[in-house]
Amino acid sequence: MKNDWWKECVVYQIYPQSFMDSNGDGIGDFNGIIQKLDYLKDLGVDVLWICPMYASPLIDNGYDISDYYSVNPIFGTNKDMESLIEETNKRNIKIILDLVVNHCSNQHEWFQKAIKNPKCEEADYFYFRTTEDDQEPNNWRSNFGGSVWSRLSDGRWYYHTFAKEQPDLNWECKKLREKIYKMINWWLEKGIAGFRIDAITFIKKDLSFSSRSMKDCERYPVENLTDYPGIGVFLDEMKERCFEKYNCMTVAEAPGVDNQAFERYAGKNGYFSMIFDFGWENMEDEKDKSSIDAIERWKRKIFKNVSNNSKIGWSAIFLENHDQSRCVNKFLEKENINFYSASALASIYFYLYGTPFVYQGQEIGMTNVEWKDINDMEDVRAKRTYQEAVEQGKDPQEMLAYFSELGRDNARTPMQWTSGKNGGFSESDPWIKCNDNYTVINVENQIKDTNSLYHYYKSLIQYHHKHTELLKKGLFKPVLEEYPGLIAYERSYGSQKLTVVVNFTNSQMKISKMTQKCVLCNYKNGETAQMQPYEARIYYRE
Ligand code: TEU
Ligand code: CA
Repeated sequence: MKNDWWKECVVYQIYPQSFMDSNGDGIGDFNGIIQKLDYLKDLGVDVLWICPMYASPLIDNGYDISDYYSVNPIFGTNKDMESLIEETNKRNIKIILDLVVNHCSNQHEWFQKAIKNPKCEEADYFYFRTTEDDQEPNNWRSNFGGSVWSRLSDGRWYYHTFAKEQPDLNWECKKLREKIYKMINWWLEKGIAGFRIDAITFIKKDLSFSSRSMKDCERYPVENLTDYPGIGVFLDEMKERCFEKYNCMTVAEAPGVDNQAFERYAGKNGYFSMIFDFGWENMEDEKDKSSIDAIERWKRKIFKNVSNNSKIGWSAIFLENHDQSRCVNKFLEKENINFYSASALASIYFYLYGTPFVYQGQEIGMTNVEWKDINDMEDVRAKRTYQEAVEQGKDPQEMLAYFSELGRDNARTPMQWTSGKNGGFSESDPWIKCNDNYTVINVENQIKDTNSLYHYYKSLIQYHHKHTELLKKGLFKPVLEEYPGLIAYERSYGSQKLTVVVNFTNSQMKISKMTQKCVLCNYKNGETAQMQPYEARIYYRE
């Protein structure tokens, strides 16, 4: 196997709760994934990233792990998981798992022991502090609202970057690190091909835990304290002790890693094979996303990041994941969402530079939900932040509107397979409600329709596989920059050239004639000088 095999892959992200339910309990499961492996094979993806499927009380949908060695029974047994690995490998598809080691669940036996006995070994696996004045040890705010400190009944405070049910692990403790490495290698021995590594830039703390000054907010956001000096010691060690030995693919969720730090993380000798490029994930600050100005700002952000990162490392490029709203809603006004604009978006990111990730349902253009009630949402972040804000006097309707647009549950509704009951996801009521539009947007319809988004994604993936060398090594260069609203770039390698030209506006646009051959277009005729609204063309020359 090649050293950098992941550079030739297209990854598909599965959120197991919402992918496919095989036994009618309303929750997706391993056998459900197995049932759909042929679908995924046909789509053409090479690697599946499966979001946490470990034992968990599911406060944060599995990102709160209570036992790293067993799977959550809602998904099936450890044996089912093994069949999943086997069936996937049979089809020449690889699996990467989520590695969540910044924190665990408060139900994990380590934390349970640490609560009971402040002197036990496990007490050193977490950050406990006591204070003289009964006040929180500092003013830091957790990612999910409230303080990063919660209190035990014996008066000790413990630290959590996320929910209070997710105590942070103390990476300073060597014994703990050894336990983590052992667990990682255990999974690698089982035949998985690597990991997506959760929130990893939070593992090194400022051990002074001193309060920080802040402007408008009540507490200092801990999300500003990522990539803290000294983190490299832990990350290098983990790489050496685990990842390197297996030549596995590692993709880190690394919030806070800017263009400067990118090389340390995802450069040639970086801690990981790649990190997610969060540099242009959203247009959330834009009032009018379809305005030329907004499009140009987004384009500059993409090009700036890719121009920088492609020279020094490897990225994971994506439009969606389980923490974000659907890409059609993130980048388009509602009235502009259609096949053309969705395929235009896909064309923009797919060949930029790095390994493309497709999130479940993205390939059929699944959309955000119109949430009418905060109680319909399941996400701990939405629920707690909402509550905190309302208690502080914010308008509940405004908060609901915020989460309706940007909430994580938008991506977590059941996969839409058919126009039948519950979108063909489950016989029973799903754990989170379906998006009503499954009657129109679903896999079954799109497989039948050869002009659908599904088929467009399939073609993008095929071209990716056809031009691996070019996409791995080819230079990146923005082109046709004189056309506002046009997003265009080329990748060149030797005499080969692949050019992506996308009119990302909802009006026609005249461009200069291209001399290369158009190999893929979301309209019928990709050769004229006149480009249609949201027309996307991929050109190729040998
Ligand atoms: O997300 C981490 C996360 O929420 C932050 O990186 C966030 O993007 C940043 O702080 C900006 O606010 C991961 C998982 O993807 C998510 O589903 C989990 O809830 C979270 O970790 C905790 O495990
Ligand atoms: Ca099930």
